[in-house]
Amino acid sequence: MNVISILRKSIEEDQFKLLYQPIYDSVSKKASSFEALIRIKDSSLSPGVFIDIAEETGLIVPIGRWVLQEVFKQLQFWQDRNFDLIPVAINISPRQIRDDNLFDFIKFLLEEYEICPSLIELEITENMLLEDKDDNLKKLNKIKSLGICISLDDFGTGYSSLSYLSYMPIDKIKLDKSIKDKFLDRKDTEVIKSLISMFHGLNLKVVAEGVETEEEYIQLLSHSTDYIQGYLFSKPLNPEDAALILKTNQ
Ligand code: G
Ligand code: G
Ligand code: MN
Ligand code: NA
Repeated sequence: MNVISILRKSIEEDQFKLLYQPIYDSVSKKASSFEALIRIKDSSLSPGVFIDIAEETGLIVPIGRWVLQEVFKQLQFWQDRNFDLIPVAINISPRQIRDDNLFDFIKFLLEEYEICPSLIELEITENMLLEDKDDNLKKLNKIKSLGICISLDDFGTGYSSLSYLSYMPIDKIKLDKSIKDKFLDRKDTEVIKSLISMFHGLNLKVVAEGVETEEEYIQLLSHSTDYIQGYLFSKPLNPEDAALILKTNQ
């Protein structure tokens, strides 16, 4: 079967699931949020492959709606059991932002599942500026006005100028792991250090992604990185293991 057929089948037969990777406060080392990451049940087909195809074919719209609803269901499940909740970040692709119904759907989910907007974060990429920029920014601002935080994902992989940093309604920057791999060796740490200090000057929190070693963590901490995500602290977890993080997080 080709990827498109697998995606169609997975939508029809409800074969997606979400993993939750904790993102840690770099100083207290407490989990401060999760990132929801999609998988296909019993399949090795990775989102790195199928998300792009879903985006190209428009299948990302129904898949993205499933992801959003699943996160709200999960938060409600934990909320009903009185767990100490932390926000869940959801990846949103440009095609989903262009979808006219996204705002209404998120508003509906907030009310239906009785979830506080501060428990939802959206991760977007600068690719959303490539087409319909002004319209997309309007839609993003409207969603943000609900009280939802926005992170800019994959920083360092794109090509645009940095001018967007002054007008995009973002609260957080996620440094792609390629940035860390390029600059976090002995001589070149000045680049990361200056980047982080620039982001702080713009009132943005900084997350370092793909942190795999203690040395990387120590350097990122010394450059005042606010949050750490990566295999060093935790891989993406199934909901039951994510719940254990909530229980031991106090
Ligand atoms: O989950 P990794 O675990 O393999 O994710 C690979 C890529 O797929 C990343 O770029 C990630 O942002 C993207 N991705 C993972 N889950 C989702 C999702 O639910 N929606 C969208 N749009 N992208 C996702
Ligand atoms: O594009 P985005 O930043 O949303 O994708 C996050 C991706 O990074 C997911 O595929 C996730 O599984 C992966 N990931 C999370 N932690 C690590 C890590 O420490 N090392 C590597 N190589 N990948 C990671
Ligand atoms: Mn992401
Ligand atoms: Na990223």
